[in-house]
Amino acid sequence: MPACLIVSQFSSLRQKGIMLRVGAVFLLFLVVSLGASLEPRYRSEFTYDEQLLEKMIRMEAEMDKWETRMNEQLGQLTSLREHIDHLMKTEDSCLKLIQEAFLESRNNLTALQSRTDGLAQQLTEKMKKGSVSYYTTCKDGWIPCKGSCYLFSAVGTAFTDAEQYCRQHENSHLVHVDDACENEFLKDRMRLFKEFHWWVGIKDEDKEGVWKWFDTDEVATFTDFKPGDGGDHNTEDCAMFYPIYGYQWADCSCSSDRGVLCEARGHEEASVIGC
Ligand SMILES: [Ca+2]
Ligand SMILES: [Ca+2]
Ligand SMILES: [Ca+2]
Repeated sequence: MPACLIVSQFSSLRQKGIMLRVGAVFLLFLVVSLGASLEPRYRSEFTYDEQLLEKMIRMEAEMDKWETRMNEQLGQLTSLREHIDHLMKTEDSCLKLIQEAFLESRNNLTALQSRTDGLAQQLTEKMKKGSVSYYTTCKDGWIPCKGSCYLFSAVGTAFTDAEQYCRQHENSHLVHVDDACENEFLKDRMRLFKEFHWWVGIKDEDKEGVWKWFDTDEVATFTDFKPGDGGDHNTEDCAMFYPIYGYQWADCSCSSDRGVLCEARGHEEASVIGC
């Protein structure tokens, strides 16, 4: 190869190398320029994505918390429902027991009513045949007679104090003589004691000669005044059993000291002879 040709080729290669270097520098410049102009946008998008991701993570955590809380509430509701079901079953059982007890009581009551009706019928029949007797029971110290109990206290005291004494004993009252039978019974009892004057629970302080029972304030339909007493004696508004007149009654001053004779309602029972 001639020397001029070799020099020509060498020169051509050198030009190509220079061209390549210039192209590379231009390309680098272009890349750098483009990179410089795009970098803030990429950074902004990256920051935005990062914030969004953090937000989503926080929301997911919140949702996890809510889900946990919802599950707890659901569990409590389920327990409550089971408890209510249990209570309803228990209440049903209780109601059933009460209903059974009520029915049993009603049946017992019906049976008792039938038995009572039967006994009442028997008693009525026995009474018609005269085979029933009644007796009265009283507390110790009291004397029974036909539904009443009597207490004799031979300590002389005024009428008002005597009535107070009776009220303090079995909530009784000074004797209320209903009829001649009761009157004779009391007189017979008085004759067993030493002679004494006993109060009768009767007064005529509102109107002379109109005697009213002190316990009921009713006008007396039965009295047993001795001749000359029980009339218009305005200083004698109370009455007593008077021993020298066979325990007939006499009016006297209410402030006199007389024995206390109390009457209380007794416990009366029937006895059917032959049963
Ligand atoms: Ca009486
Ligand atoms: Ca009088
Ligand atoms: Ca008198």
